[in-house]
Amino acid sequence: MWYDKPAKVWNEALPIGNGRIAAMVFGDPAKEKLQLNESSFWSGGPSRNDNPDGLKGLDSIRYYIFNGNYTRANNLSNKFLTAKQLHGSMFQVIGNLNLAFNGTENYTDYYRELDLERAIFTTTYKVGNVSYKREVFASQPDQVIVLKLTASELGKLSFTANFDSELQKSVKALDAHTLEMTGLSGTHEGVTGQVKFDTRAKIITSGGTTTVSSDKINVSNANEVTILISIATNFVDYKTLTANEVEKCSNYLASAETKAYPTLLKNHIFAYQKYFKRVNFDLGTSAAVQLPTDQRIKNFSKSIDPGLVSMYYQFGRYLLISSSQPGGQVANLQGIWNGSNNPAWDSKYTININTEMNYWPAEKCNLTEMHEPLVEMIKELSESGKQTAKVMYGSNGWVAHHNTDIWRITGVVDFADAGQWPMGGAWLSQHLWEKYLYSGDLKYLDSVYPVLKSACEFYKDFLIEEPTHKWLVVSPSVSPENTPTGHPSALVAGCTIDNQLLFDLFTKTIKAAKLLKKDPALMADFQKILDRLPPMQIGRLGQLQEWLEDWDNPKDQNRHVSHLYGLFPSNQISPFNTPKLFDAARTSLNYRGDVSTGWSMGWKVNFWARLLDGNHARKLISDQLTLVDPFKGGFGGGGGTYPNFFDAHPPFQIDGNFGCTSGITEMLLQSQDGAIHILPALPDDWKKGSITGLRTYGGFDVSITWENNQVQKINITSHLGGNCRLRVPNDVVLVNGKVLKQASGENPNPFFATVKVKDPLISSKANLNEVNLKPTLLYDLPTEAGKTYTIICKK
Ligand code: FUC
Repeated sequence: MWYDKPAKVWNEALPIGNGRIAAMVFGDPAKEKLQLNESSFWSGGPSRNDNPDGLKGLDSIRYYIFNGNYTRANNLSNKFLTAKQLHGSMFQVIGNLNLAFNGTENYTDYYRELDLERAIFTTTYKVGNVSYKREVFASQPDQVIVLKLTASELGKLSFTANFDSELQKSVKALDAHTLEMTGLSGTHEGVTGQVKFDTRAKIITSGGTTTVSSDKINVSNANEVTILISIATNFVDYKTLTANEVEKCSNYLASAETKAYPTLLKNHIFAYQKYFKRVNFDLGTSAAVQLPTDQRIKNFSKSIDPGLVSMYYQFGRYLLISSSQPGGQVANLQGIWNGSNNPAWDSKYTININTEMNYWPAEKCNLTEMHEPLVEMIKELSESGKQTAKVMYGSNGWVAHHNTDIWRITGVVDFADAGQWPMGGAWLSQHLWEKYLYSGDLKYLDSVYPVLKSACEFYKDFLIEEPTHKWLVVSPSVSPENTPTGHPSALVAGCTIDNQLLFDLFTKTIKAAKLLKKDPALMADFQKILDRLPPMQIGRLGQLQEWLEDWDNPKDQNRHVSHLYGLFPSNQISPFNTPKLFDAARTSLNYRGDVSTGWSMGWKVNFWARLLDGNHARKLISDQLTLVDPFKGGFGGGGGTYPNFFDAHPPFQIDGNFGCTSGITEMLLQSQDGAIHILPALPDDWKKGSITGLRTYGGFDVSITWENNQVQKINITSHLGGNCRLRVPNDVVLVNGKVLKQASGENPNPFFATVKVKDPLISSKANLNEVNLKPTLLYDLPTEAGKTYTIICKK
C-alpha cells in the first residue's frame, strides 16, 4: 500500500500493531505523529450491568409478546431488563508521540508505504539534496514500537519530541534520552476510570546532541536515531487491575534496548511472517499498480485492477495478525486502532454480528492462533454471564446479550429494540466448535466443552413454549436491530436467527459430548429440546422468513440480514441438501439489496459466495471498495473504504475488512458442505490466479491454481489424515497421473458430516425458482497425516 502524500487525517494514516500496542502513523515530514493505543486501556474498571429487576418483568413481557401488545412489552423490557446505568465501557486513547522537524516544510519526492509482507511503515522524502527515511513497526517479540530515522548525510536529523494525551496525568523527560507519560482512563456512566498507563519513549542517537526543555527532548544534528516506545497498564484480567504499569513499561524498554536495530527488525519480521506467509494470493496485476492506493480505490469500479482485491484481502490478514495475538485482547470494533476518547459505539464488542465477523477469516485464512483471544473471552463471558442468567432470568447456565466490553459485562446494554437479544453467547459459542473442526484437537475441545454445555443449560431453562405450534422459543428477543414493518418495537418471540443459533448450539454440544464421552443423560434432554425448535419457514414472497410469522417486507433494506445466519456463517442452508431453503435465502437477499454499511456489504460477499454466485459476490466487493471521504467525520453516507483501506461503516469499523477477507476466501474455497469445494464462486473476471495455504474443515491446507476460469492444480496437505472429499467444477481429477475415484454417499470423514436440518414448512403460495447450479463432480482422496498431494485437473 503506498501514497504520494502524508496523512492529514486519521483515516489516511496507516496502522501498525502487535496485538497489544498499536499506532496510527501519519508520515508528515515536518510533524510526525504516532497516535498510540494499548489494548487494555478502557474506561471504567471491573463492573457489571445486570438489571436486578429482571424477574419482576419477565413473565409479563412474555405474556404481552404472545398477545401482540408489543408496546407494553417494549416499555416493560426497557424498565426491567435494560441496564439501569452502565451501557458498556469505552476503548480509549493512550496519546501521541509527536516529532517536530526543523526546516523540512519544503520537501520533495515524497513516498509513504505500508509493507504488508513485512508489517513495516516507511516514508521517504528529500529536503534539498538530503534524502530522509523513517521506518516504523510494532514488534510482537520485543513488545515495543520501533521508529528508525536516517538521512543520506551526517548530522542532518534535528527535531523535538514530546508526548501528549487527553487522559494524561504527567508528561516529563526522565533524562536527555527518555520521555515518560502517565495517565488514567476515563470515568464513564458512573464507573470510575481505573486503568493506569505508563508510556516511555527512548531516543537513541548516533552523533549530535540531545537536550531537555521542560517536558520535551530536542535532538540536534544527529546522524541516525532509533526511538523505542513502550506502553503498559495495570490490567491483569477483567476482574483485576493490580499490575505495576511502571515496572512493566520500563522492563519492556530495558529488554528491547539491549538489542540493536537490525536484531529488533529481524525478530519482528520473523514473528510476523510466521503467520502472514501461510497464505499467498495472486489475481494478476495491471497498469493500476503504478497509482497510489487511494487512487486505485477511487478508480476501482471503473478499472481493471484485480491486484487491489488481493491486496485488500491480505490487508485483512495483516489487520488480524496486528490486532489479535495469543494471550491478548480480542479485536474490538476498530481492531486495536482508535483515535477518540469517545469512539463510535464505544469501540467495544458488538456481539450480535460484529465481533464474530472479525474472526470469520481466522481459521480459513490459516490464522488459528489469532482466534485464541476470542476463545478466552468466551470462557470469561461464560463466568460473568452466569450471574446475569441467575439475576435477570432465574436461569442456570450463562447468557450474554448484544454487547460486551473488556470487563465482560453481559447485561442488556441498550434499549430493548437493539439490546434485548439474549443470544450473544449462543453466537460466540459457535466459534468454539468451529475451531475444533479445523484442528481436530480433542484436548482443546475438552477445554471449551463446559462453556458449550453451560450455554445450552441457559436455554434449557429459558426457552418457553409458543402457543400455536408448541415450539420452544426464545422470548423476549429481537431479530438483531430490525423491527418488523408496522410494529412499535422489535421485541418478538422465536425469530429465525435465534432458532438457527440454538439448532447449531445444541447440535454441536451434543456432538462434542459424544466425542468426549460425557453427559449422555443431559444430552438426551438436549436432543428433546433440539427436536422442538421451530424449523426455518418460507414465506409468501418465497423468502426465508425473518420471524416466526410471515412479516417480511420486500422493501426492507436493513443492514442486518440475521435470518441468513443459516446460510453464512452457518451451513444449515445448502444448494445440495436443502435446495428450497437455498432458493428462499437467495430471494431474501435479493430483496435486501446490495449497497449498505461497510460490514453489511462484507457479510453479503460471504452470502453470495455461499449462494455460488461469484459475479454477485464480486459486485459486492466493488461496492465495498468505494472510496469514502476521510475528511468527513461522523455517521451517515454510504459504506465503503477509506484511503487507508479501513472499512467505513461509516465511521471506521474493522469488521467490514475482516468480513470481506472471509468472503473472498469463500469465493475460492469452501468446506462446510460435506466436501472441499474448489472455486465455488469464481467471478468471470478473475480468469487466472492462485491462492496457497488456506485451511479447511478436517485439517487440510489447500492451494489452488486456475487459468481461463478452470482449475489447473490443487495441492493438499493433510494434517489429520482421513478421506479428503473434493468437489471440483467439471474436471477430471488426476493424482500422480491416475484418475481419482468419484465419490457418492456420505463423506466418511467425520469433520465433513453435513448439518441435517428439519424439512422447512413451505407455504402453499411459495414461489420457488429453480436452483440453477453449475455441474460439479465429487472425488475421494484417502490421505495420510503429514502428506502432501498434488492434483492435476484436466479439462
Ligand atoms: C450494530 C450495527 C451497527 C453498528 C454497531 C456497532 O449495532 O447495527 O450498524 O455496526 O453494531
